[in-house]
Amino acid sequence: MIPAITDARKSNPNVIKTQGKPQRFILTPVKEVSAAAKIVSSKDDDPASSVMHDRTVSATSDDSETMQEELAAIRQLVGQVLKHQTQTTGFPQSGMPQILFDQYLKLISQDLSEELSEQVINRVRKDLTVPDLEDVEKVREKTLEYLAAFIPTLDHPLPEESPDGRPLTIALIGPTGVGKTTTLAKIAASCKLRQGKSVGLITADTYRIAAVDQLRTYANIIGLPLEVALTPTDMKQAVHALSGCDVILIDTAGRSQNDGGRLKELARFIEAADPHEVHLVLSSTASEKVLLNEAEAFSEVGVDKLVLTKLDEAVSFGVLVNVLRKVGKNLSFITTGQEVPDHIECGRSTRLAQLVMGETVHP
Ligand SMILES: Nc1nc2c(ncn2[C@@H]2O[C@H](COP(=O)(O)OP(=O)(O)OP(=O)(O)O)[C@@H](O)[C@H]2O)c(=O)[nH]1
Ligand SMILES: [Mg+2]
Repeated sequence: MIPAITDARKSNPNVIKTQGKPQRFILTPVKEVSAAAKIVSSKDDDPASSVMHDRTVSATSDDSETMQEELAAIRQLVGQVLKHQTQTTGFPQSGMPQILFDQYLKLISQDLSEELSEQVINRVRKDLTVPDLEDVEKVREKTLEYLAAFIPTLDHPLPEESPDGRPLTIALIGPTGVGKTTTLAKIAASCKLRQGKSVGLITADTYRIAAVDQLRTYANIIGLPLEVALTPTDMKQAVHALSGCDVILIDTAGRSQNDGGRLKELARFIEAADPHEVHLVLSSTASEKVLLNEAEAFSEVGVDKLVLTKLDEAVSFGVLVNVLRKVGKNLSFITTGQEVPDHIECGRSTRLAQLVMGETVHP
């Protein structure tokens, strides 16, 4: 069965054009459309459905004909899309098993790049035997496995110990409002409450009214010392003041990726703190173009790992895989909601692959 696809070809230059405009399309499983047609006609004489379904109640043979016509148009459009794609990209090759092709459509519908989708599917096709390619579960499992292999992650999001005797020092940087402070509080709570480490916090965000209070509130609840750094010199002193901690977590002010001056200033704070790692925090709600733009701008400051926030609000997960691949940094954490400390997870490749393949963030 062909899964529903909504606007799957957003970024595809091969998208079919109608009167000069890209054609949006929705595929609906043929069986479901036929079933829907049956339900529509059976509701004709059901008054209870009239409140909610006035369009269905008035279903006549005219409506049924219209539906048939629409269905035929959809079929034709799907055929055209697939034919066009095969001609231009050579994918899918002839004789591709339907189950495998369904998986390909699933990846594409999540905005995973065509290049990556094809690589994953080609590997699955090469590695499975012909009978296995007819087994939905086996094809799904292999697709998941190969997709996960393309996602750069680590066994541990943070080093288990400081490499040089100083407190393990981690700084979070990123655009405004992506969830840096909330994520910092989640990591701090996890280090202290789950791993029993002593944690100190520093904030360099003295620009936004109440930014210090926001972190101070978390520091008080979790029971952590907090230092405020107004200048890079303050930052050095703050790091020194917390030198007895196992871990130091540094929050920074959100910066626009278009504001080169502020990014340079941020770089001076980071330089003064000399952290072991800088994690760039990006929001899953942004488009691929914006995410890549942000990653490029913040790379000036120096980035070691990526944190992806707000997966609970993400529109498509394939974009996140594309970005991780293009940026080439490991994913350290993902966050899945506003609750501190619960809505944070280690960035695992399998988890992200499962999300691309249709699993939900909060099952
Ligand atoms: N849905 C959702 N909301 C989140 C998540 N993480 C953070 N938020 C919300 O995003 C908003 C901004 O979070 P902050 O932590 O203040 O973001 P920030 O990056 O520190 O913002 P600035 O310091 O202003 O740049 C808040 O309303 C958070 O509750 C998440 O994983 N999911
Ligand atoms: Mg903040």
